[in-house]
Amino acid sequence: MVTISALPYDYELPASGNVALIVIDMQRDFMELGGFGDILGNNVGLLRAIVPTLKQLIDGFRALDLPIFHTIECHQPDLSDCPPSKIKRGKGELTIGSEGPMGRILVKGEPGNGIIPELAPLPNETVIYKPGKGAFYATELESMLKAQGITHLFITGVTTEVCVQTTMREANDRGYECVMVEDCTESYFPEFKQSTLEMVRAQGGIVGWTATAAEVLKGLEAWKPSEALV
Ligand code: TIU
Repeated sequence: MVTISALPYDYELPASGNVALIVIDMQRDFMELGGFGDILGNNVGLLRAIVPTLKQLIDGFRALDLPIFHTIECHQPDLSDCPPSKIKRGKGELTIGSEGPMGRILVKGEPGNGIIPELAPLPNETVIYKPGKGAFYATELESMLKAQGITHLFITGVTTEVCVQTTMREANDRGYECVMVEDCTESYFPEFKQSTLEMVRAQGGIVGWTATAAEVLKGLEAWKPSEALV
């Protein structure tokens, strides 16, 4: 059995089943000035810190030929998939669908909706377009994971306490064994990131585990050749 050094205790890689990397919403809307994160009043520069480590983790999954799912939070141009409550929230001058410097805010296909170039998905990787904070709500993610026999998830991206945590909770309720990768997730609020990491692994791992990217890669490199399904 191969384990990953994690909190609150070692995480066991599956003897049968498969793993996937989930990269949540590494899109310009949250990372750059003029996007959704910025119009909500956040310091978007804070999120850049994880980009090099997340790139290493993505490259590690690619080298091991393991599946990667990228998500993008977005809405259809007519906003038919966006609840009025979400449009109203924030009370700012600009909102979802408004014209910003990177195109219409949080609208599918606009320049600001693209994943940052450093982490751009490869053609063989899946992109999930999601209207909610969680990646399972109103998407094909669960059926895709089931089709590939995926049981264990490594969850990364932004922001920790919003879309990353929501996705991990959704996944946990569906029976997935989840690790939040500590140095591959970031928040506009450092204290919220810390609290989120603590709350998911409290109570014996009530929502799952946390581990660093280096520990995840070390475990996966030992696991893949000997135990993974092909
Ligand atoms: N505002 C904020 O922190 N996050 C979001 O609105 N979406 C995601 O976390 N992706």
